[in-house]
Amino acid sequence: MSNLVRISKENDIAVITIDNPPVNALSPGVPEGLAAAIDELNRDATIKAAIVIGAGRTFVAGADIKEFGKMVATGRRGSLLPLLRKIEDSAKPVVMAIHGQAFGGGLELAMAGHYRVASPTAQVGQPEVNLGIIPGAAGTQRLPRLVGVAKAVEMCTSGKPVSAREAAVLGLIDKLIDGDLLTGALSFAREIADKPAPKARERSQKLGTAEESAPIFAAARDNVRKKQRGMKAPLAAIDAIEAGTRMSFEEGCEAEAKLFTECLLSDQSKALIHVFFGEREVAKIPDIPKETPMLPVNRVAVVGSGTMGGGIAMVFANAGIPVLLKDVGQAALDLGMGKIRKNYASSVQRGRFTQAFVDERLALISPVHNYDAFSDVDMVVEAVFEGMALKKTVFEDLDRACRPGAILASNTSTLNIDEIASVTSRPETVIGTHFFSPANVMRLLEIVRGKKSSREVIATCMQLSKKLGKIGVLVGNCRGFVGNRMFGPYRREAQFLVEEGAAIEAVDQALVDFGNAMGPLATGDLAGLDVGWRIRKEYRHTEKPGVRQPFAEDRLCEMGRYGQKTQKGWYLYDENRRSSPDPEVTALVRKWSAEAGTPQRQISSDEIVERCVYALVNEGARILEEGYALRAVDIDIIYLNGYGFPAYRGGPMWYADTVGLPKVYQRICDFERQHGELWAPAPLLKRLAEAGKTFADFDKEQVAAA
Ligand code: T1G
Repeated sequence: MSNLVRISKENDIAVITIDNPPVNALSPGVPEGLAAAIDELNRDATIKAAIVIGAGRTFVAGADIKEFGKMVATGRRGSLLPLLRKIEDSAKPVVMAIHGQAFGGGLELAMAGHYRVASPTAQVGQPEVNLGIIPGAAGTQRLPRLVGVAKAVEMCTSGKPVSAREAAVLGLIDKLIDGDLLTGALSFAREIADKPAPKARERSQKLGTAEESAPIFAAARDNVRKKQRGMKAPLAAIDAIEAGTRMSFEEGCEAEAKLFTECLLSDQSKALIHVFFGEREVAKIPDIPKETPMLPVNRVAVVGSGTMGGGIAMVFANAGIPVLLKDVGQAALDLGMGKIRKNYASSVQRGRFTQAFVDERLALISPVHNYDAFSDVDMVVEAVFEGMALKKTVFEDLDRACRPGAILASNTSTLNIDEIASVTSRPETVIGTHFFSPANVMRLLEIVRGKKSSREVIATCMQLSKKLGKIGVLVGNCRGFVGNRMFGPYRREAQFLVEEGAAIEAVDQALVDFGNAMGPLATGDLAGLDVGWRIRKEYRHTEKPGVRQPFAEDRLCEMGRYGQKTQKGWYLYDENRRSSPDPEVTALVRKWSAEAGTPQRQISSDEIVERCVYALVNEGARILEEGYALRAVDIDIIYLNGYGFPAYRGGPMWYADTVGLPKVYQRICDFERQHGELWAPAPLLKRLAEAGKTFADFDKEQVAAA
């Protein structure tokens, strides 16, 4: 018996425990241990039934994702099917006892059992599409037999888990166990020990007919094409389930296996597995050990009740943390609280929150217009207007009002954290916490490390980000930090392309077809073109004479065209913020380009994508070699969660690796020849390309050097 699976006896019931921390993944040794345990179950005449249960915090989180690389490299794909068949064909009933998560191969294992019991807090699901694959152990065949075709399609295409309670209603879970799971499972096993052992694979009533399920598949394909645009795995999952409704169980499993292997070998899957581990890797800071003491964050304050301040207050309230929301006067506070209430109301309308939940959260937000109560808070997030002078005034006030050791954070998106910290007597407690708009929706939190930010403050903010439902990524204190610093060249190229003759819609469409949620010009209109304009004006003095700068957006702003907020920007917007092309802008840009002597030409969508995405990559490489980002994967996670970069491309740095750095470097050298020094290749990129290495290699070297 492998040491990852053990078998014990509770009188006439065998208890088979999977013990492979941290999440009981089906790593090598686990399936073998389970198979041996089932053999022993059927050999031992004193045993009437068995329970399979997970040790630690969960049942089984699925196949071992770390093994996929080896599968791809060797082409050898071990199959769980024989084990699942052995369990299902066991002469003695097998009860699966689920707590925590039964995900992917974990749910497939559970469905091979004859009965499933669960703690009410458990979750079950087929999240494989989030890894660019589909269930590969008969999940697309057994699940529709247990929950029906429509629900199986929904679970396998969305990848979202369902609660044990819902699974019980669906018939996927036979009994919910309140109290101790093993105790409840043992009495359940005794109840069913002499009953027939139902096999999921033989239950075909819920499959319905091909005519009945055809509209389900058609609607699901439409839905995937709309909501998971560009992703291949969800469509493959539908194909596998559909195959299962038209073939025998065994043939359905073969169809599934073929589709699974195609997905596993795809670039999308490699990219999404990179993202899976990347989202966990970003939490690891080489010079901040796991045991770094955490500071308490039980009560917070937010300064500024504008769009960002209000959203940030909601984030803390949603996590159950009481928050003071400060603004200068009652009118501003009423406006801010009004927006918050409106936001929550639309979340209730959309069924995201219950009214009770919202009432509780609103009660946690206390509007104030002075610093009187700030001496009791553990952390403050400043979210006032983006001006250095004002921020310094606020931090001087906070330095006076807050207790020693309270964390003083700024939500600045571009300004120098060290300069802000310099006006306080406690720079070690000052840090950047850059939320993304809308703060209560966007998952990304850029945590900006100042020269003097203490390890405790950094570690506390990194951990807090998880509690707030965010992905915290630690970045250095350079202008625009990581995300916005890279976004500058990306949007610069988009403007240049329009000035050189590309149509505004064509530039945006090329990046949308590439997989971005929105094009660079439309994104500018959404964020407000004046935001960048104000920053460019503030930094005009740093621009190198003779170096080409985009002019179109500055000219639009001089005309008061700030985007959605003025219903005019690159596009026109109606009262519902729906956009339409504006021929006046196209004519204006042509006129300005003629005046500037910018040659006009036809530009392909391939070039549009290369210019914009490689501008991201080149600046990303600079950021890495300057040490403002710890790893290339950190940059990828920032772009996926803050800038709508398509997850199935893995992020800009991973995408560059997929294209091949020698090719990316070559194209950037072409652009440098054509467009000048703004395209000077980053030395790191040159070095890696010439060495035949990747950004992933760079990350490995970083980890090894740490
Ligand atoms: N394989 C390998 N490692 C895993 C893993 C897995 N399935 N799941 C988690 N880990 C590692 C993770 O990298 C981290 O490591 C540690 O465990 C804790 O995870 C045949 C083919 C279960 C909800 O997609 O969603 O089955 O960083 O930080 O926040 O059809 O982990 O500490 O070194 O995420 O409490 C399908 C993936 C696989 C589920 C727990 N299963 N996991 O979240 O902890 S494909 C999944 C999760 C499959 C079959 C197919 C979450 C979790 P480290 P964590 P958490």
